[in-house]
Amino acid sequence: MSALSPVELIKTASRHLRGSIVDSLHNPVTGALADDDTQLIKFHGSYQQDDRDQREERRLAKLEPAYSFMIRTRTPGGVCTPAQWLALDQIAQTYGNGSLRLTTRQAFQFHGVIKRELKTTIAAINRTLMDTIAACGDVNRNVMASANPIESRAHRLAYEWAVKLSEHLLPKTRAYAEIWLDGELVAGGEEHEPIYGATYLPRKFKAAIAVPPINDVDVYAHDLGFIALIEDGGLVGFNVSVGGGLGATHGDASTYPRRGSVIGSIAPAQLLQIAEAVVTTQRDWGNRSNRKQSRLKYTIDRVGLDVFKREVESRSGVTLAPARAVSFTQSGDRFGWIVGHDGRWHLNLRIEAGRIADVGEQRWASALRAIAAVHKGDFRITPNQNLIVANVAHGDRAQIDALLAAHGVAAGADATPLRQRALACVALPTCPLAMAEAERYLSELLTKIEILLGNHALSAEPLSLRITGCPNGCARPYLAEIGLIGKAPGRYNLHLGGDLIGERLNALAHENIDETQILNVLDVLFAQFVAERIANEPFGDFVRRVHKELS
Ligand code: SRM
Ligand code: SF4
Repeated sequence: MSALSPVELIKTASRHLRGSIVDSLHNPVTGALADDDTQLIKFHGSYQQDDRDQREERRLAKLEPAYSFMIRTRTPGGVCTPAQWLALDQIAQTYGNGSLRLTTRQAFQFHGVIKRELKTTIAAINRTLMDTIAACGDVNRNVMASANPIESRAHRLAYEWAVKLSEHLLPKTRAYAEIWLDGELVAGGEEHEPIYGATYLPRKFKAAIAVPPINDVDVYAHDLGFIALIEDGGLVGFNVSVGGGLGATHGDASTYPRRGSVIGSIAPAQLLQIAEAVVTTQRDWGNRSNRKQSRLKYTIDRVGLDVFKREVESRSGVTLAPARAVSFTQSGDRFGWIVGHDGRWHLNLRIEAGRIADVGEQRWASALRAIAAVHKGDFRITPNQNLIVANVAHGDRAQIDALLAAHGVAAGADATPLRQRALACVALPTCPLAMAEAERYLSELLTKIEILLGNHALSAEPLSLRITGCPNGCARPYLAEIGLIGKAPGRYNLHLGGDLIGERLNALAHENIDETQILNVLDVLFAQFVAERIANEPFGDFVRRVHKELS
């Protein structure tokens, strides 16, 4: 047997995720944690980072990096109340860099919290009745659920299951309460983790619940995906997908994005049993030596899907029924006001790259603060980094519209379809793994591509573009029609041929190219698309048909 990876040794010695985090927090000499604690803090919902824009200057000045912490919430289905919004906004102003970041997994992120204020900040988040436990780390992460407001009955059910699943798979350690909330100390830190055991999972684990026909959660990108089976508006079961995952490493063919495999269907009441069996099988069978091979997708490809399925059936005591036919029609959000089955209204707002901040005339942070102060429904973060002001009475709509206009922002229904669907990961300056810009470059890049589209009379064409600063895939670029994956400053791998419904992975078309080359490639393809497309063929399908090498 190969030796355990260093992270496994840290988990083993951590006494259920305690490590020496408390000592690290009290060490006044540095803004960083002890090395081992930087791994453990992830399970508590935080990452140690440093400002990469300042890195070189500080190195030359012989200063330690400008350390700070990113904190991520656990918000199943992305739902929060106006009171929570106001409190989180206040926390971002007081302890973070002033902005809130909506993530591709329906969570909030705070950036720029210094070590001295980490405990106060996490405690303040908990006072809003939200927490950060298991938002990161080798455990089940924030559970996603379709945010589609049209199917509001089905959304409600998906959301309720997301909450139950999130709670069921939550670590039971008291370390979180002890460290951040002054909870009672557990003698020796010895506790029972019935699902995870003392060393938790071999790697991160992600789950989502989709409600057809909208695949907004990109259900096949998850280790575990549940696809709701709806009949006459009621939930009759779920198709189960396993082994999705997108992360890869440049130049390492043993790592790859993988689309989830559907292994059958279950009744609603069997969801937790199946989820627990998938998690414990991965716990026991996952690779704990090489973290590049430890996600569930590699476990499944190593043992075979049938063997994996049989093990899940045996552990859960559930025999999976054959998968049912489901059909997805879109993966993005619809912007503007939409009415639900119960006559309540939902306003889907496009938030570019999920960043809630006041920038020049566009004052999103102030607009949403003002809306939260009067809103009587709830907010929902969508899986596409956007926000829904949900459950609004017909008569309250005008006030919300007026508040948006007063702060120089709009729902985004008028933006080009390209811009409406575009996603970018955080990347620089906070992400330590970024090789190129993503969030900070998105708007400029879209403007240039919009000019090209205009030249080819394609401005109204629904197109999906997703950009990340590295191949880890945080904005799920491998599922886009146009995926840009950072390789080096200003240079990207261009992937083409995904679809608009999150069912097909794209393929590498051009490696390590700069902006001029990217625009040239797209310009040629757009011209060819106009000349050769069949009927209403989507761009990704066209590229795939004409460029067989991408199939
Ligand atoms: Fe991610 C690591 C940001 C969704 C795959 N991701 C990171 C870190 C924490 C960098 C690090 O390890 O130090 C990034 C923090 C940047 C920052 O400064 O905030 C980061 N990931 C994000 C977010 C914020 C992107 C965004 O712009 O919204 C998303 C937070 C989601 C959340 O709320 O939990 C985010 N990350 C994803 C997704 C998409 C998804 O889950 O739907 C993926 C691809 C799906 C998957 O997991 O396969 C993803 N992130 C990764 C990976 C590659 C994992 C792998 O299997 O190889 C890493 C690196 C790692 O784990 O080693 C990573
Ligand atoms: Fe960082 Fe890479 Fe994820 Fe972007 S894709 S946030 S650069 S880890």
